[in-house]
Amino acid sequence: MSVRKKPLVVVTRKLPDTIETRMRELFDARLNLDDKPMSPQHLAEAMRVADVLVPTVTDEINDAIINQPEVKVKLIAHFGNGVDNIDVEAAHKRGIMVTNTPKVLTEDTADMTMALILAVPRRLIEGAAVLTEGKDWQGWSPMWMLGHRIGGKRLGIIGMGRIGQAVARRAHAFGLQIHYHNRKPVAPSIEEELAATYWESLDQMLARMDIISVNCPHTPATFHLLSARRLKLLKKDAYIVNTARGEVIDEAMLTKLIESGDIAGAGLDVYEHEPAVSPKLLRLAKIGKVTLLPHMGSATIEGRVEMGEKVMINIRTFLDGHKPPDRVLPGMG
Ligand code: 8YV
Repeated sequence: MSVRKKPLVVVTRKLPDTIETRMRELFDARLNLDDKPMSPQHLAEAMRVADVLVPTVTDEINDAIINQPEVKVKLIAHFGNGVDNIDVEAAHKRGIMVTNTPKVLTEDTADMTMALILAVPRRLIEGAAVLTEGKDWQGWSPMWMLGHRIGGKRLGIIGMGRIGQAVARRAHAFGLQIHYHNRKPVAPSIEEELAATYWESLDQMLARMDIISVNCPHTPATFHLLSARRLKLLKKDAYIVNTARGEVIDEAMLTKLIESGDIAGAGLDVYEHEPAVSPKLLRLAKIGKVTLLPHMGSATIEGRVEMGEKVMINIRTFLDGHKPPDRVLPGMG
């Protein structure tokens, strides 16, 4: 009796052990135990030999890789929410389905956003460094290490999808006034719950906020949404927090405006040229003007396991001839 061959699934990065083990049970899973990012050549080869590719944000699945001759992959089951590293349109045209892992990283990302909203005005990292970097702490003093209160301030959320709303719920509980810009207003019941104010005009909202949080995906329409012109609309004492994608902000101009004192500071988890972080931003971090994190908004073990579960569900339903639950279509961004 012939044994049915398991489909070949290439996983580009190291995933939690429980996920990798289950993947080995279900599929002929080619894992990346060393976690060394795959080169474009290796990614291209994987597209030629695998039935399913499981990439992450660090893999660029571009038109050239998708449209090379003799592609075998039929499903790109992305381990991640944002799909700006994948040319979804090219994949769609080539008959390759793309899925992602929405919902399971919403709350973790919103927690980290809230942490950054607190960190910059309250000088969290600067304060911690006084003790850990051997600076000489002389004890408490009334006028020392003063930051700014966040309660009562206005928070402008750009992108009121799942993550934007989760940030709004937290910020509302911290006493911030919620404002937002989105393609369309959210349901009246949500606006009421959050006491949220909708701004159709991003320009008008930007000019009035104390803190801006970027929570929209990176798409061609949102590239440099916070352009040089728009960044100049911000109040001098405003802060920007970005846990979405670096490309949404003109990072060079943001850096310049913080250096010149035209924007008070920023909390960034993502960068325009990731993993490169500009030396100018690093200098601003040293003097407490910005808090910088290395893209760890969704980095919890619980979240990574749930992402892995979603990837496997998407693969299984696809292989069984059903529509996977987390299909990504061109323009969905
Ligand atoms: C993930 C993210 O860790 O899912 C996203 O969009 O930005 C991250 O939080 C990463 O994408 C995994 O591929």
